Amino acid sequence: MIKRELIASLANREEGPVTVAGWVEKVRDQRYVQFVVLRDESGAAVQLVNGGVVRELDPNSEDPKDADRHVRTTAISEVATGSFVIVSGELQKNERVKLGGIEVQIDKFEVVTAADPETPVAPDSGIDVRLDWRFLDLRRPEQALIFKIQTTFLQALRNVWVEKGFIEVQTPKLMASASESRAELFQLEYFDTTAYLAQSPQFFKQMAQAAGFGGIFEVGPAFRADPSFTSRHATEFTSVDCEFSWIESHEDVMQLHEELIVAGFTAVKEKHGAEIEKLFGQTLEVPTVPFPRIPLAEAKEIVKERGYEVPRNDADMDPEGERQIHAYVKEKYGHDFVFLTDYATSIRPFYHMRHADNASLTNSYDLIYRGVEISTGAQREHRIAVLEQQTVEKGLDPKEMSFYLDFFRHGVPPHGGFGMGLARVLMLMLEQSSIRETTYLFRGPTRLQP
Ligand code: AMO
Repeated sequence: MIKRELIASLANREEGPVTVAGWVEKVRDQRYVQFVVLRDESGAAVQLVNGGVVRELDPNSEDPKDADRHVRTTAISEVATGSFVIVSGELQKNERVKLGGIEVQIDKFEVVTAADPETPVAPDSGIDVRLDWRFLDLRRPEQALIFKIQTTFLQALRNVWVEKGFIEVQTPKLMASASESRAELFQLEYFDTTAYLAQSPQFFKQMAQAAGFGGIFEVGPAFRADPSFTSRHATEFTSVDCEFSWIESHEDVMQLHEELIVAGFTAVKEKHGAEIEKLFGQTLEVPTVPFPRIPLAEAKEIVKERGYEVPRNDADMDPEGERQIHAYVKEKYGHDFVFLTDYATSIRPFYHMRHADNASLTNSYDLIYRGVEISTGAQREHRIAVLEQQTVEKGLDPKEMSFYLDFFRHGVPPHGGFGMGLARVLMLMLEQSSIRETTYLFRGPTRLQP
């Protein structure tokens, strides 16, 4: 590895020789002195100073330092913003320097790779230009912070799962049939047949229950041929999934779900709380448990009393309904999360278990965070006769589903789980306007590059 120090670590360091490396953010080239702002992946920036600038080398100068200074001065004069450089020099404290009260007096300035003089994107460019130049957009510290937060969040979830003995799986994304419904299904040529891209790991995470794994989790891609351009839909997104056995109802799934959310938020607050405050101007709150739970039918009534009627009676909450129920929960419980429970059978997939005493309702929930759905979870139907019946009722062909139905013919424990959209969680946590900001490389109906 090239020996250098991370810029964020310089604040706590003594004065003395130092080597730093990163990209040039700004150059101020004055007559007798040059200033460079250098930033690296630690997110911090430092001011570099080249004093005693020699613009033209005096051919009679006998001081070898003059030649060095001339080379340095020329390199700095010519360096374009965005170039990656390695710089050695003396770290000095200087209270007048706004950038952390330190600066580096440059001895050696080496341009490793020069950037083009024109930068095609600025922080205030529109989202599409920023996505076209995503690698440059991601150099902004707040953009990189999003993915540091994502790493911490997922690590915390993983710790909870691993602690509980859950197994991590990677389910295939190439499928012979639809994995949710035939809606929003990507189809592709697969040698002499047709394959479909997995809309979720649903069937294969349930398979792990029949395999006797107990509990599993997966963080992986899911694909939906959704032609919409909303702030919360992508055609490819990262789905955080888990599934586990021996549950009594969807209540057990909700309990694990809220435990995971709390662990994730706690870890993010501990590690990044100060940076979130600085770069996003907000204080991250770790939610309290239990999260409020409201049956969907009741939630619709509450929303109606607030003056908004969710369009159709048998329908899911619409986005405005979700915003309204969040406003209610925030006012009443001071909470940003709410589980809407017991969705109607008519709007839930065939694999959801129905209430023992009311077949028109399912043992299911959606988790709403700040007025947006981030997850769906449920207890699954594990009794083959009932499952077959529900398959037919929903208009599916049991023959096409036979690989899945077979999981339930050889013994399977009661089980349930959830799927959660990772970019949605981050969007809402950091109050971003769209999942385009919180997805590393967004995929939508008109975006396949970069
Ligand atoms: P569902 O279809 O509700 O449930 O998806 C689960 C979660 O995935 C996210 N999501 C999306 N994110 C971005 N773009 C999309 N087009 C998109 N579609 C869904 C949402 C959503 O809440 N198998 C079930 C889950 C389960 O029961 O375990 C499922 O896929 O955050």
